[in-house]
Amino acid sequence: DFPSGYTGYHNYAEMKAELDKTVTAHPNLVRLSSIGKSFQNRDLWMLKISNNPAVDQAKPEVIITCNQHAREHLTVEMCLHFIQRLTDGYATNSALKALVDSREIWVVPSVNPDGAEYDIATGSFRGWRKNRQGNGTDLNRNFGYKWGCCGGSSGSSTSDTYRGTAAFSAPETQRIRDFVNSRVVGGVQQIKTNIDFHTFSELVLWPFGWTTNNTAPGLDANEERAFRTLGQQMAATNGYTPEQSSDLYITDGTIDDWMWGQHKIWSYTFEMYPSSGGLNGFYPRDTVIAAQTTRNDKATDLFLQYSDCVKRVIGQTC
Ligand code: 0X9
Ligand code: ZN
Repeated sequence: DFPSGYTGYHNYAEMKAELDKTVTAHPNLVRLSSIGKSFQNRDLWMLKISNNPAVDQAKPEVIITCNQHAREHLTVEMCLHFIQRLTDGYATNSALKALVDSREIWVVPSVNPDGAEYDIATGSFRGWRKNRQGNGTDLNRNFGYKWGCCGGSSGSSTSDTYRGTAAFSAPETQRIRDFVNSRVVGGVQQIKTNIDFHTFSELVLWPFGWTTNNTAPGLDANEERAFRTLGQQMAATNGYTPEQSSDLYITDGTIDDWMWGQHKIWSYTFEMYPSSGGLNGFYPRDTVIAAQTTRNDKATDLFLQYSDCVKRVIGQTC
C-alpha cells in the first residue's frame, strides 16, 4: 500500500469506494460503469456525470482520463477531486450546475490500475510507469494514430516508453478506444474534448506530439490556433506552461494524438505538480493533494465551458 506520508492517496480499492460513495450521495447525477478489464482483470471504472445520467442525451460529451502512467498517483486524486467538486457543488453552485446540466462528462480515474497497484505493492514506491503485460507497455505509446511512426517510443520491451507489439496491444488502451469509438452515434462523435492528466512538470500540452510542426495533415492553422488559445487561457489560470506537446519531446502513439487525429476530439495533456524534479517528482506528499488538485478548478471549468465548441475561443463557429 501507500507508505506513510502518502496515505491520503487512494489505492485502487479506496478509489472504488470513493466512486461508490459518490453514487450513493448523488444517484441522480452520476452513473458508475466499467469499460472493461485491465490486463490483470481489474475493472476500468468510469463515472458519468450529468443530470439524468441514465439517459443518453444530445449534449456535448467530455472525457477525462487519469493515471495512464502507474506512478502518477496525483492524477487519480485529480480525477476524484474533479468528480467531487462537480457533484458536491451542483446543488449550491449555479455555474457548476449549468456545466453539469449542459454536458455529459465521462471520468476514468485510473486507466492503469495494475501498474498503480504494482507501484505501491511492497510499501515503497517502485517508480513504475507502464502496465503489467509482460515487461510492461507504455499505454501512452500504444494508441493507434501514427503508432511507432517517428522515434517517439521504443520497440524494446524493457524500455519505459515501450510501444507494445502492435497498436492497441494493451487491453487498457483497447478499452479506451472501444469506449470512445462507441460514442460515434449516427456518424457523429459525441465526445468533443478530453483532458488526459499526468505528472509532472506543470504543463498544458496539445497535439501533435509526433511532429514538431505546428500544423500537419488533420490539424490546420485555425485548429492549431484554437488549441493554443484555449491551452494558453487554461494555463493562465493554473500557472502551468502552455506548449505544443512535441515542444517537450517527440512522442508517437499517445492518447492525445489519437483522440485528435482519429476523432477530432480536442485533447489536452496536463502535466501536474511539481514543476521539476527527478524520480521523486512523481511522489509528492499527500499534504499537497488538496492544493494541487484545486489548482485546476478554473482550468477545468474553462475547458468544460468551451467543450460545446472549442473554436468559439477564437471567435469561430462549429
Ligand atoms: O511522455 C508522456 O507520455 C507524457 N509525459 S510523462 O512524463 N507524464 O510521461 C507526455 C505526453 C504528452 N503528449 C504528447 N507528447 N503527445
Ligand atoms: Zn505520464
